[in-house]
Amino acid sequence: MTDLNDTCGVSATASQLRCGFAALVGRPNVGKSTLLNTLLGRKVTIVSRKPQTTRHRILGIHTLTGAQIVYVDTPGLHRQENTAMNRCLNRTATTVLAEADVAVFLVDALRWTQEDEFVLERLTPFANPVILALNKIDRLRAKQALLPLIDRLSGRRDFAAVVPVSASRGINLAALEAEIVQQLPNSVAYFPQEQITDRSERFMAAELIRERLLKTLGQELPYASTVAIEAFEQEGRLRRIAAVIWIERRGQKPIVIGHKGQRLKQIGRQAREEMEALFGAVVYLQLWVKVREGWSDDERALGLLGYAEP
Ligand SMILES: Nc1nc2c(ncn2[C@@H]2O[C@H](COP(=O)(O)OP(=O)(O)OP(=O)(O)O)[C@@H](O)[C@H]2O)c(=O)[nH]1
Ligand SMILES: [Mg+2]
Repeated sequence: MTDLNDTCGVSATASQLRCGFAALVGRPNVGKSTLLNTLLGRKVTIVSRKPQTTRHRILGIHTLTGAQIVYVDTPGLHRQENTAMNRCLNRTATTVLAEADVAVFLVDALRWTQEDEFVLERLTPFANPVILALNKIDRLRAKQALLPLIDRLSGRRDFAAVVPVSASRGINLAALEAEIVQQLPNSVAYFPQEQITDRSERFMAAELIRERLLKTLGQELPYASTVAIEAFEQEGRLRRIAAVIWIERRGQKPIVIGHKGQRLKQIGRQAREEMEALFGAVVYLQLWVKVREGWSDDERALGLLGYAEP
């Protein structure tokens, strides 16, 4: 029996500890990333009202007494696969299942769609337990309103548990975690106790800019836009960051830049403030907008722009 105090700071022995990967899966916009941030009490993944906000596999590590849950946030599974990026997002989400000990299938308690059907089908070959989490119950008038959906879905798969939650309000999340822990194998901890995510500040810097773009431009934001970090220098509490917002058409530039550059300035300022709060650092951020035609349907360009998944 190994004492984990030596390596990970988790005070339990291997035989007592439950540890494993919990994949958060569901269609876009059901609240997977919101759930992860609330569970961890820290922002490790970006959130927005627009579908397909998450584009990468992001780990969020929650070390509890006697357990370590390694959550995996995934891009929302969607039926439309018309560009290389769409296919890449679905592939990323599906690949995560291959290494998951348990899947949390997140749905919007108020809205079951064809895309949820699609996710349920994708879960068919997944042999490990699936927990059904009905999210956004804060918007329900009465709890009984959940019963028809629970009834219908219970007939579709033998879920290990069905847990109504509100990710944004933090309702019933302890119950959800207790169900997840029950499904994890006995194992030594995979990560040191203090580690919260596998993603670097550099990655988060790009994501925070993308989140600002989503929030500032809303429906106006070209779907095929992304952010790449060109330079990331760290000197003590100082970060010098240079980033490029990539879009696909010259005509989209004015949307992002705005009148006399005001929009881009606002996006840069707000993203910088968020980085400073998250990194506990002083940040100098330089931001450009560049055009690369057809990047979202070009496998090679996707790789260069950070979409080559592990
Ligand atoms: N009312 C309510 N809104 C929620 C809840 N959880 C998430 N939301 C909102 O739902 C929207 C989508 O949340 P995300 O966490 O980005 O959803 P996602 O499933 O990660 O979406 P993708 O990354 O696009 O797959 C945001 O506007 C959230 O604020 C909840 O419990 N209640
Ligand atoms: Mg997300």
